[in-house]
Amino acid sequence: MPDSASEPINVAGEAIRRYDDLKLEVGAIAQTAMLHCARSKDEDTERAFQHLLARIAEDRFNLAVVGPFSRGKSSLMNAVLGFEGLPTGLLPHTSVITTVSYGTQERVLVRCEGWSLPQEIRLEQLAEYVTERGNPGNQRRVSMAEIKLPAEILRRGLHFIDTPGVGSAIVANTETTQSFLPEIDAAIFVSSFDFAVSEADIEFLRHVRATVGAVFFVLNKLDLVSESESKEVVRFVRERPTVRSASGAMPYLRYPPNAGLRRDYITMRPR
Ligand SMILES: Nc1nc2c(ncn2[C@@H]2O[C@H](COP(=O)(O)OP(=O)(O)OP(=O)(O)O)[C@@H](O)[C@H]2O)c(=O)[nH]1
Ligand SMILES: [Mg+2]
Repeated sequence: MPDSASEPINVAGEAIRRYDDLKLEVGAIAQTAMLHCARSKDEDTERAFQHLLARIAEDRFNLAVVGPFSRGKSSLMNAVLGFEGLPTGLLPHTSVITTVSYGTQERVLVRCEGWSLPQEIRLEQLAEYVTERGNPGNQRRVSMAEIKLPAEILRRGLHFIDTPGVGSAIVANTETTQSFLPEIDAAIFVSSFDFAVSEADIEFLRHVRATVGAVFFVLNKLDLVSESESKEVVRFVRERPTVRSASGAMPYLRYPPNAGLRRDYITMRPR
């Protein structure tokens, strides 16, 4: 709950070792299953296992931030990364899947339909490619943007991914995010204290739950409501069965206005 911050997320040590062990185990199972499919000439399933093995070999974990438009997904990512690079704005803003992953120096690459190679741009130009304002209706036909950052949190193969908000008047944004869901390993579903959740949000969350292995629910913009209002919103949100079942743990975000997000503002509370 927002008023009972517990332990900060521990991203090191035991959890990572366990993750590595599980990855090896899943890889071995997938390898066996793939050989079995090859013997029984089940080509579609064999391809699916090939895809899974390639992803394991890539050592990549896709953690995507998803949810209704303008609730603060891009702002949340900037705060976690200690960076101001992802464009944010009041109107439906992000329009292109934007991946942030490890690189020894800051670089920004954009991929457009029909190009065989990505193009490098400056970070200040990113909004011209990935936002509705800078690239209306995606007239530049950008398929993906990639930011490389020398951030410690990304070192172990984490791909932290910003997605276009769903449910706005810009239907293409909803479609872009919907079609990206199968690529996501875990999702952070962001809503905000000033909106809580609508029926449409719940429906989208249900869809995310059905496609993505682990989903965490975050309420953003705590600064916009009083303490008593925040408690009411949390109670209301928790009463929604789809939200309650979002995952075994429910993180809440404290994001004080005009202040950077500190690691200990992200709290995990097992349920
Ligand atoms: N007061 C307050 N405003 C916030 C907070 N987080 C984000 N905002 C503002 O909310 C607006 C939307 O933020 P974005 O981060 O662009 O939201 P988004 O979810 O990425 O939006 P889309 O890309 O359109 O889906 C911006 O004006 C932000 O400055 C917060 O914690 N408190
Ligand atoms: Mg955004």
